[in-house]
Amino acid sequence: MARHLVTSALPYINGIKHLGNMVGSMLPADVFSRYLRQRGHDVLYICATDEHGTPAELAAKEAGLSVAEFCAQAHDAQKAVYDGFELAFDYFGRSSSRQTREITQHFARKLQENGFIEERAIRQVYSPVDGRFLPDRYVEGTCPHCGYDKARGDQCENCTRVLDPTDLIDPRSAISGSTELEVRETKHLFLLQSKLQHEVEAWIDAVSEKWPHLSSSIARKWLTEGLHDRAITRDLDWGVPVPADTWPELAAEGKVFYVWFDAPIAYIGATKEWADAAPDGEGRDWKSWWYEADDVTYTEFMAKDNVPFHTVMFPATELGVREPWKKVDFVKGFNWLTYYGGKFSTSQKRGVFTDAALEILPADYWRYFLIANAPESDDSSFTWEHFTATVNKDLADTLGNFVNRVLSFSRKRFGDDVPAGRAAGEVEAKLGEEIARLLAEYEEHMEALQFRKAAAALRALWSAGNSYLEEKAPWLEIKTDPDGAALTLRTAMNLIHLYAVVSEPFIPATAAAMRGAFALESDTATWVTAEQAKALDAVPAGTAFTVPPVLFAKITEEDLESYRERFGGAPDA
Ligand code: B3M
Ligand code: ZN
Repeated sequence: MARHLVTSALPYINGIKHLGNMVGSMLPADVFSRYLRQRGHDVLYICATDEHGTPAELAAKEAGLSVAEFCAQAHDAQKAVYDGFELAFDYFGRSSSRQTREITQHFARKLQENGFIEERAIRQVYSPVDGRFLPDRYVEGTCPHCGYDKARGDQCENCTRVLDPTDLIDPRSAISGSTELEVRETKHLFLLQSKLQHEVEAWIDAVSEKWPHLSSSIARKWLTEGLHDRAITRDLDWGVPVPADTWPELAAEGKVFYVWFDAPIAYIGATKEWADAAPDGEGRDWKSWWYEADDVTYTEFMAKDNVPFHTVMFPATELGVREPWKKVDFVKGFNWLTYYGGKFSTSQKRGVFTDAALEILPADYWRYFLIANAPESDDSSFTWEHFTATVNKDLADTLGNFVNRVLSFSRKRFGDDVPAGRAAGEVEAKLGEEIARLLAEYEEHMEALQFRKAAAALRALWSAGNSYLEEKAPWLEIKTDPDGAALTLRTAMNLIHLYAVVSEPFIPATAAAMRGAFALESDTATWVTAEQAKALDAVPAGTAFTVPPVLFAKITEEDLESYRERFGGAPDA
């Protein structure tokens, strides 16, 4: 039994995420974890809210709450949505936890001991009106590159260039709006990444061969540009404090670590939260997953803008600590999901947010659509038209209708138990071969982290059942050959059971409903072997069954219209 550690990029605390965030991190990580668990692996899927940094402070201010209170509420709100999406985290923690704080401080002390941290005096924007330094997003102004007048101190949203607050033209405080800003000197800790460049390069050479192309190409690009020393502290109230035992002066000034320094460490911290939250008697060993964990395979999921931090900067930190912390084995990066080709935008209320998505349809509709259209090799576009067509064709017709048709027809003709009929013949043997082949394809794509292809193989499995049913046409067979019709229906019911097992990573609720249709004695199968796929006899004749309610309702023209109305459709031409 192999051990698999899975993490998805930590959703930032400042608001409910949209579908693009979901498909680029948590959802594929959940599908993958579920798949691995079903295959019998020991899996630990860890995620958390990313709670530090200026956006959290600004969002709290806007909500009129203390940052701590804001984060506590926002964490629970996000967690509720993820429960709704049936994300089966082993633990969903918080980067503001004591555990993350302790490990972050430990990492920093070690980096200092090993000569990878240096104190430097730098010039920072200071606001006398606000009585404080204004790091990152606390300063707004005009982008020196593109002239956008609402550029933030850390990055220009318009041209995406990374900025320093002192770069901005006509800077103003994001807190008070004050333009009487000064530049003052202050001390900060710098991580000497330039000293780690060669080690990071060697590490990437060794591990990235098997990474999906998107991740390795981004990592290479960053390495080519060179690793620069970076300030890893900020003048903020909210964050992991610089430890006083090592840096008394900076600690006294109230410096905290920069959010991107502690955020990846929160993967480890949240694992410790998981262990600390264990029920009595259930010992959980967090450290064996992270420390000297050579038997663990670690896979990370994230959108492409997060790839540099995970492939270059966090590994540099881990290497500099000079302790055997687990480093990532596979990095699965995603491109953007767009909304009609444009950006999902919180401020302009364009696009679909995860809480609103669940208000209109159950999670399985979204889970399947998003993974089947995951932005893997390129950006992909969400449109209501495409969503409707996919739901109606794949979920309602190909899967849902198959299940309902088979079970209702059998009940009508043969009663409440799976009929026996004749022994399987040539058509069934051919079908079994086809199913085993498609299942192998599905497994191969899943293991290669190719989610669209895995979804296509799953869809092909569903289609194979439809083709079989069309070929055998039990509604005609019944007239001349009832034994043949019974065989067809029994075989089709076995397909339904197989679909229940193998569709679970994508559509867990529907899978449970399909499985629950059969009153099998001990239905403990977590996966289907090639032999079982060929035999299609897991559900024997005589098994009682029920007909579940319609699995997927079709989306009507009126529904479609109301979604466009509510969420905005194609941008005005
Ligand atoms: N919170 C993602 C973002 O907000 C960021 C990920 C951290 S993963 C350690 O863009
Ligand atoms: Zn710009």
